[in-house]
Amino acid sequence: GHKPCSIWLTGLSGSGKSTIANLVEKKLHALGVHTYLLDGDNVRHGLNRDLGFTDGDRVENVRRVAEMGKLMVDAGLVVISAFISPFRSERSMARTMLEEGEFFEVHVSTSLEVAESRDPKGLYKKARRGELKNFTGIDSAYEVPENPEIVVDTTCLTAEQAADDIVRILQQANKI
Ligand code: GGZ
Repeated sequence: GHKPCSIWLTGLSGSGKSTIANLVEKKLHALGVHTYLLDGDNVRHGLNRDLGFTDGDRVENVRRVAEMGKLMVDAGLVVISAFISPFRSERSMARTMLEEGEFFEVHVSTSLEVAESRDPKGLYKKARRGELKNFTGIDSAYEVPENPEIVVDTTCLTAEQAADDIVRILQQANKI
């Protein structure tokens, strides 16, 4: 069996959050764990389609996602959330919604230079040209986590290794 909890991935665009989140989900499924993955793809096109990327909209995006995650943890799931979630205050709010030991903040860490060099969707290039406003790391803030449960540095780990690290820490915490 497993214990419901929240695995919260935070990091820059291009840090690898979505790739790692999908691999963690795959590995947990292989262990028979019932999960749900929340990320921009399934949330910003649906529930949060009214929100953009101003600071205020990001705060509201993360607040709604945290509330939804809490409901899913209440329902017994292992919830994996992958959002830039740039502000400490909202990440901290997501944490305090849950019981002690239920929240695993994962800093998907990479330098801006490395994230920008990956630029899979060309968004950094657009932001540099001024065609995309409020882009995280360029003209919008990212507050680095101060006390995350897990740091995975994707400048030196593959996504597979990062996902294995996360699963190992959940096992050590007796969640799975
Ligand atoms: C940051 C943006 C922006 C701006 C569009 N700033 O790398 P991606 O493309 O696939 O993932 C990013 C995603 C970020 O959405 P989140 O819901 O995770 O953000 S937050 O937690 O801050 O609310 C990026 C794309 O949306 N994107 N415009 N201006 N990322």
